[in-house]
Amino acid sequence: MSASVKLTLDEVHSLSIEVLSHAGFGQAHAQAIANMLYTCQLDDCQSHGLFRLFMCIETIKAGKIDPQILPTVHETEASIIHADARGGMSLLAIDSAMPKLIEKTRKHGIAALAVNHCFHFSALWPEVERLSRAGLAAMAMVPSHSWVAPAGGMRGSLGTNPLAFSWPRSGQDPFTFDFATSAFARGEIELYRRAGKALPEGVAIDQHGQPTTDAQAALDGAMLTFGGYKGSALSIMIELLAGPLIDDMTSLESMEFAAGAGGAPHHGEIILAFDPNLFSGGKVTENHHRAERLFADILEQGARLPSQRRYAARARNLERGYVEIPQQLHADLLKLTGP
Ligand code: NDP
Ligand code: PYC
Repeated sequence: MSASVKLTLDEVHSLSIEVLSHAGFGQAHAQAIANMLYTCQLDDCQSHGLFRLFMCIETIKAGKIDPQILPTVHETEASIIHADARGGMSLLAIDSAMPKLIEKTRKHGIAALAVNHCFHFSALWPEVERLSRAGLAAMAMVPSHSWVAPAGGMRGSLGTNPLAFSWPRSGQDPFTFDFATSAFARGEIELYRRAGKALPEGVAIDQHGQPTTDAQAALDGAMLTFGGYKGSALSIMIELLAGPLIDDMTSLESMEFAAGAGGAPHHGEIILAFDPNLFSGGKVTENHHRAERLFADILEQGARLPSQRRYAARARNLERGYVEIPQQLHADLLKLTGP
């Protein structure tokens, strides 16, 4: 890391609250967002930690969000819960619906949370990890803005569309992964631009459809999916499941809705949860051993599990009581606390 600043864990939270409150977010939203930023920064997830305060502020400035509005949660007879953010940020809506999602999953074995009409800027792993800490397996997906070209295409049709999955492990941190289906998350490209660093090959094309390693040209052109046509198909699946399936916008529609205004994309999110107890007919322990055998086989080869880096960062940062962020980021964030 270039020149960095140490922030205590309390400072991560309080700086977030200060910036968010100053910008006009209501208290409940500021708390929900600050908790998410704290959770990500604690695990050294730089692209979706404190850095995301800029996107939150831009979202207010774009003038389409209601930063005070409270979400509603509606339970159906089926195993679907609807959380309507009503044009606010997603996180308070999700927090409000999580206990019902857990309850319904334990009752039916499988349940889904459809989050609608939300502005969305955050990482998904905290949501699925939380469900696994309640003993459930879980998946989450969201579209974003149509920045990403489909395999073989030349312009953005798809979002950066992250897919997160988590599996509960007894006595250990859950097996969790969460990644954009674009080769790089947009936040990551923004960090490269801020640092003046060249992107690796294969991440983006410029406005003329030519491969580029220039971060600004990538932001102005189109991003690429990971894994060619395979990542492209997964990304389309996410558009469908977290868009038309739940009566909400695709990334194309979200981009049109923004109409050039900055800030977080506006769309829906789907979270699916599975109860290993009901699926396995009560044979959780036996099947837990199966999963553990698989993890052990992977680790024995010298490979690592997704989230191992995050959990190690969390343990280290909790023990030392602080995180490190780039000095420039800190200076830019402090400017958001004043008039
Ligand atoms: P990364 O490429 O940084 O990491 C993806 C995942 O792969 C993590 O779970 C990571 O674990 C794991 N991983 C990385 N390297 C290895 C390895 N060598 N072996 C095994 N596992 C590995 O993710 P992205 O940059 O694509 O996404 C970053 C974040 O951006 C995500 O949290 C995502 O939700 C968010 N995002 C949000 C969007 C939105 O619209 N809200 C849109 C796009 C992205 P570990 O963390 O331990 O390294
Ligand atoms: O990093 O691609 C991204 C992103 C989009 C919206 C929030 N994060």
